[in-house]
Amino acid sequence: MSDALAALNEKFGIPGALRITTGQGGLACVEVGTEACTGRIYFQGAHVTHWQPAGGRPVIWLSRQSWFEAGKPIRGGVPVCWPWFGTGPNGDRQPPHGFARLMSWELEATRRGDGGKVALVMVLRSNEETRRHWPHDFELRLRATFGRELILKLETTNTGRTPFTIGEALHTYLAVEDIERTQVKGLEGMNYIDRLDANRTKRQEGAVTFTAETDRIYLAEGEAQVEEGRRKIRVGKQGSATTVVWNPWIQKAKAMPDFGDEEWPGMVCVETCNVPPREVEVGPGTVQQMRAAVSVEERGA
Ligand code: TA6
Repeated sequence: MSDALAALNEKFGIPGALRITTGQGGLACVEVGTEACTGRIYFQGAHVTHWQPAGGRPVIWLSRQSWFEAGKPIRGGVPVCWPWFGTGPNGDRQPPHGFARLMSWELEATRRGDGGKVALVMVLRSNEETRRHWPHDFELRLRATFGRELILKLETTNTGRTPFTIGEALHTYLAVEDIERTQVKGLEGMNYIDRLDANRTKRQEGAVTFTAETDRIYLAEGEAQVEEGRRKIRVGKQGSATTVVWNPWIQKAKAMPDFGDEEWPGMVCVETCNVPPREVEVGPGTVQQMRAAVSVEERGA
């Protein structure tokens, strides 16, 4: 183990629950393993790539073809999209989904909770590199709690003297057996922007089902549920005014080099976010928080 990893484990390691190690591609990550769950989060992008409650199946999906290279986005897990979503409200922002997921964050704190919970905080502070992308001073924290639930809080602090506006997403990739047998509930009656139909606004009739590429921004503030067979994955949220639902389907999956051609049936994104038209203004010296809570029920278990 390198001296740097040894020092991080000395400071933040929790014997029998949390260790800092090197993961895929040699990238540094934090591994969690307790009686409640296993989990993994990379320093790059504070990117959760794994969460599996004890006795259950993995809940977070990760592409077998994902890149694990510094500065390249990991495909799957929970990308932190910040300080813009996609290419921004005017389609002119690069890199797509912002720079936070491409940068190396710092581990700030770790703590063992009750019932096998482990909490940790990663932070990204504005610096010369971030200012080349975006001329504002900030601290961005991801507060993650791994347990029988996965709780992620994305916390933006404006440390500058002027307000700024952010688009943000916990772009959660969830594992399913077969997208064609999967429904997303909780969005019935909500208006959504269909990103595949000239951004027309439509109304959701009944549960969301999948028969083709699906890429929708729901103007929704409540919980969504992913139901397939006996399993129900709840994605609860606070401080989020939009929910994105996405599956790339066949052609888009083939077009992505970091996404296996045959992987599209096995995932669905249900993203906890504040994206256009509901970006968020953060005043100087203030904190804005968005929270996602992922939990699983196996009916008849
Ligand atoms: O959240 C859905 C989406 O915006 C899709 O349009 C697709 O671009 C997806 O995100 C993946 O984006 P990425 O930059 O990670 O390839």
